[in-house]
Amino acid sequence: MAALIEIKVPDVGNVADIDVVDVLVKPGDQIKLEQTLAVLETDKASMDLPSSAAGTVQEVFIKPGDKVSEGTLIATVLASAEENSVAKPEQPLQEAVAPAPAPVAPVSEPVVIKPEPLPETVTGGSVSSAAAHATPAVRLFARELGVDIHKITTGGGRKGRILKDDVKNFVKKVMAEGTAQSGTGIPSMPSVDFSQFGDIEEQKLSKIKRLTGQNLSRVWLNLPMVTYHDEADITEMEAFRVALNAEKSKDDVKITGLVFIIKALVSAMEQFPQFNASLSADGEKLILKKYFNIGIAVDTPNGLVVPVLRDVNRKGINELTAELAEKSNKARLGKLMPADMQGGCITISSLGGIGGTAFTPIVNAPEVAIFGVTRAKMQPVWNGKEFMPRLMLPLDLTYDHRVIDGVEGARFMAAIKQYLGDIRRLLL
Ligand code: CAO
Repeated sequence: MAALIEIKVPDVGNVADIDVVDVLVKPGDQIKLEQTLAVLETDKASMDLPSSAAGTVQEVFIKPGDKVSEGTLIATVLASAEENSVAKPEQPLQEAVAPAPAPVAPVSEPVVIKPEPLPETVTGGSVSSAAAHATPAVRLFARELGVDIHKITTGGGRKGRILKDDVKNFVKKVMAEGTAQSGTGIPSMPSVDFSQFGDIEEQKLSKIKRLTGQNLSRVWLNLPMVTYHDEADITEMEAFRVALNAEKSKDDVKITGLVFIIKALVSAMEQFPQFNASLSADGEKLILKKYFNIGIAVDTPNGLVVPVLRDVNRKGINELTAELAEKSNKARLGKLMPADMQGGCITISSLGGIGGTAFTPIVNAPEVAIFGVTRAKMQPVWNGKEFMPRLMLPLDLTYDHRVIDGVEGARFMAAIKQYLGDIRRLLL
């Protein structure tokens, strides 16, 4: 004898309006006891609804997208006594009572998320719209985040259904890839296993190096930079510097050419205010500064740092010499405070103590220019009548071309050359 058994949603722990994600049976299907009839989903979990009877499905009362609660009728199953031990054949059809259904997983049970497949943009593969299998709630959630749900190829739910967590994981993955790339969409560098070519050793970069690297990359990508090279005749300046140092006692800090360069630079900035400026973040305004602070790139065991000498226009050679020595020592000992490195207007990068003929320093944005110096050397210079031995100092000026025109750059450099060529002009 057969009995018609009603299959209802069992106790799901005080959760109502549960989404029906999938219905896996249709009228006429032969089903076994415990076979999954439908898949339900709450915000927190996905669960299979098992059949509490074996037999032939007569009618199905739900469809994907419906909402169900405890007691909602799912389907009727015509169950024979032979195939269904739990059904009572002696019961009349209309009085058939569904046995206690097998419990479904509690909604609080954590859902195991399968590893996220690579999105289409990464795999290069195309994903059919049929692959996007998700509830309206999840689709809405994806839309709110601007996620094309079709790019999530497989979900963590049953039969690859896409859950909210899959959408969140997809967003996290895309964000992580975004940070691996630059904001301009420039692809990141490939990772190479160098050990295949020979022995290697890995050294962690210092924090300063890592931060400097990030900042330099940002500047490199954001600023159209031009570097202009020239040389200044510092023969007389050098003679004066040597004379001043000769007057100093053994323990005094010696004056280096850099202090004169700092003074010359500031005098040129007074003459060309657009060099003592920063572009506003929206690129609409030039912010002109009325103070004259110079950053000095200092080489330290941990990397490059830039202490700032303040109000250089109000300080003399001796005061600046002492301050430069103090700040560069502090820098080398790693004792600079953040305030020591803030508020610079233009940075000087001097490699003169080491060598070089020219280089292209990168602007320390939001400053608009950086001044590079390499090693001075004696050169034969034609004075109109004869070649004279002159001490020539190579200079490099990199500027942000959005703010500084080429001609302005050349004039600025010419002014600095003039100050260095005749330091009496610094008094004017
Ligand atoms: N030409 C010839 N000689 C120079 C010179 C130049 N342009 N600049 C410095 N010298 C000489 C100095 O007179 C000094 O000579 P003595 O030993 O005979 O006195 C010697 O080189 C060493 O000078 P210094 O480097 O100690 O002092 P400085 O004032 O010129 O520079 C500082 C100070 C802190 C800028 C420097 O030590 C430093 O760290 N430079 C590296 C900056 C850097 O890393 N730049 C790269 C940044 S990436 O863009």
